[in-house]
Amino acid sequence: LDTETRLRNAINENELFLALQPIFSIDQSPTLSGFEALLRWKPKDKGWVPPSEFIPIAEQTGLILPIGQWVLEQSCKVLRSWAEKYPENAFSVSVNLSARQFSDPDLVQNLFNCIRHNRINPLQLKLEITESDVMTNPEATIQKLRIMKELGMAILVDDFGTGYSSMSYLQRFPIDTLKIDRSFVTHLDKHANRVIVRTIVNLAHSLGLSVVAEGIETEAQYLTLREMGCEYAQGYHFSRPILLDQIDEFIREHL
Ligand code: G
Ligand code: G
Ligand code: MN
Ligand code: NA
Repeated sequence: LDTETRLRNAINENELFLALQPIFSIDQSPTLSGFEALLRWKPKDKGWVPPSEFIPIAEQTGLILPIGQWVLEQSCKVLRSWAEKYPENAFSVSVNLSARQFSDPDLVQNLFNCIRHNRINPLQLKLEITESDVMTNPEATIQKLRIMKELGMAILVDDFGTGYSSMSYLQRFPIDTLKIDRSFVTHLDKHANRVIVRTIVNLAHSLGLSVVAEGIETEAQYLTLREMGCEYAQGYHFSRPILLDQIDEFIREHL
């Protein structure tokens, strides 16, 4: 069978898994704030298939719609279980939305249904969009983002700094947070990248947005970003993505 057919069957065959990568608040000493939901695929007869291989196929074939719905449902289920297990901790889960999902006319209704059905606090469900994905139709994007915000969800701009779009959307789009792209963090030892990151952080704060730095792999990167005023940190230095069946162990160690 080709990849598309096998991916089409992956949901029913229970071959999809949710991994959660921790995100820490670093204003003071790091405290667990939430997680990014990252999809994983393990076909029965093979090893793990990297997302870089199957996400593009899912996007091209439209399979990202049912798969994305599966990610959303899993994420809301997790949030429901945490509301019972950790009532004092409002951990968040950020879900990635690709262009295809964002332009799906059913998206808002699906989000609403999932939140209501699982009785979760919408503040704990966050949505990651990329600038290039949603810039083709800014007016439609603004309208959709407004509804999502009215439902109570936070919007993050993923891979910030890598797109080619105009920055004017920063004041026109109702967004909450910028995620500084990993490429800037990886090469933070370079003066130019430090200038860029400092500028992004200042820009975000001037607009009332918060900042997540992703791809932090070293203590030095973490300390530099904290000193620059970045509020949230994500990366292997803190934790790799964790499969759902091990997440409670991680949370209990970080309460
Ligand atoms: O860690 P990782 O290799 O999982 O992610 C690779 C890429 O796949 C990233 O760009 C990430 O945004 C994307 N990705 C991971 N999970 C999902 C998902 O559930 N939905 C979408 N649309 N993209 C995802
Ligand atoms: O495009 P997006 O930001 O959603 O992609 C997240 C991707 O980054 C995932 O594939 C995740 O596994 C990966 N990732 C998360 N932290 C690190 C890190 O510290 N180093 C590297 N190299 N990749 C990371
Ligand atoms: Mn992301
Ligand atoms: Na990113």
